[in-house]
Amino acid sequence: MSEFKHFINGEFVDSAGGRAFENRDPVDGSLIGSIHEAGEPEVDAAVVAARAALKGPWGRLGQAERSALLNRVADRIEVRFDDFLAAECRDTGKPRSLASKIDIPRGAANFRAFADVMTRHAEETFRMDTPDGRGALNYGQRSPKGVIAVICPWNLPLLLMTFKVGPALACGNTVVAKPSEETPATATLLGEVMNECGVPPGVFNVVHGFGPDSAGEYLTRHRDIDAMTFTGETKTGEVIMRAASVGLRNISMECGGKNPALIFADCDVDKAVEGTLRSVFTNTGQVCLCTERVYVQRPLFDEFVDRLARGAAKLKPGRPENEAADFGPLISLGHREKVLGYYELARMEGAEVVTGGDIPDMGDGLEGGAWIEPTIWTGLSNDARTVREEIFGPCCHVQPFDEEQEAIALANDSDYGLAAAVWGENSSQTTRVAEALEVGIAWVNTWFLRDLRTAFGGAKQSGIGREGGVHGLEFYTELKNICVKL
Ligand code: NAD
Ligand code: 6OD
Repeated sequence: MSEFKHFINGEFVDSAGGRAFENRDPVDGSLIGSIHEAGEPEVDAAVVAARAALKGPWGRLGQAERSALLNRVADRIEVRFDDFLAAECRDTGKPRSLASKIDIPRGAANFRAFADVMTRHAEETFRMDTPDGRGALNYGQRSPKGVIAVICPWNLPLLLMTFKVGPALACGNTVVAKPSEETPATATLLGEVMNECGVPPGVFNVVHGFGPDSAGEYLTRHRDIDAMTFTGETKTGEVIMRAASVGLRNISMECGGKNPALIFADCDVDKAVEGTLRSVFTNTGQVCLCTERVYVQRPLFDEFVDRLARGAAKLKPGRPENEAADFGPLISLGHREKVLGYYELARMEGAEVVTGGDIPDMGDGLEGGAWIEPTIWTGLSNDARTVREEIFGPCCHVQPFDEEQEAIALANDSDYGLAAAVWGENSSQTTRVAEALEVGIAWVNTWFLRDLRTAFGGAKQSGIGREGGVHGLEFYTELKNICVKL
């Protein structure tokens, strides 16, 4: 049994009174750990430590030194790759084959990428005319925002936390991070790594707990937090925005999605099927970028649905360490209830269940886990709740279209606007379509291909702001214009 403590001012500390909650393995439901739950005193201690660290040795580091330190953190994550991999797979149940290719490498890459952005970044300057003919020079100066609250979900715990902690620290801020109550382990390891690399105490802090009436709420309500960056459900984002409005604190929000894939009849069908299988079922559908709406041009519709269903049937559920397994459980039995609710709703709305729709018969001691079948539906219209609401499970609805404009209209008919994938061989058409989609990220003939210099974020109810590359600087720094009269 593991015990997860808060990481405050460089030390692992208990909750006052030892208040803790259970951590269960999604693979079989067994008890794997106990997580200390932060109350207001622990959250306050973490914020106080983070505030003090701004004025300590961390605050005096130059950009090159800070970036070098973050590169050491990246190196250390790579040295402890197996520890991070084991921790992430234990918390989430995801296949090692997935976490070893995506979650853990990105944990290191996020620190490197933002360290690099900050050493290369040049601020704009403007030389202006003045009546005396001598002119003036304007230049921008960026300073850290201060203490940043980083609030994370459970689906890609290390990847998503480091995607925020990397730029926050690269810009010279300090951080109080709250991992999801479901996934405390890699955030805890990150605390160890910060100490091993000599990151000064208080620069990175972790508090564990839930959202309402717990660590999340206490952190976002804390008046000494300067800005909050959040990844999670849109509804939670709304609550956090209300907390941030007190004191007019800045926010960055990466929220839910109901992402479309648009498959044109002239696509390379093998690649489009393979890509759509990945975009629907990766991480058991628990990636915010996952496709839950698939629109296929009519001449290809039947073949595509058939091949997608055959691909889904080949997915191999199994324990993370099973090398043949490429499909894990959902994060928890609670989340499975939610997803099964949608499986039931789809039937009630009149969907045809092409494959899946139920709980699989796992055996092998896995009966207590949050296993669920990969599921494909057809037959609904864009008005159905199944096609409108984010499910966050291994499922999609496939619907035919005839014309390009119709496909664009269907894809854009959503409250969300995070990501989309377009598959087709006519590059003028795919580019035109990608440009017409109301999303933050559009992929053409690929999915989840990430260049960390690019902007990341969502349109509509999928988020507020952009992070990634230089785009996060708007959020993580305060920009001052200095005008020097010459
Ligand atoms: P969630 O919103 O339930 O929880 C996210 C985090 O917020 C957790 O740490 C939780 O404890 C905390 N939280 C909950 N209520 C809070 C409150 N009142 N105050 C402060 N903190 C609170 O999301 P989840 O279920 O962990 O993750 C799944 C969701 O995240 C999906 O909607 C998914 O689309 C979204 N997501 C979005 C992105 C993106 O980049 N756009 C990435 C990953 C996940
Ligand atoms: O790739 C990223 O940087 C990123 N933030 C991915 C988000 C995935 C959502 O689950």
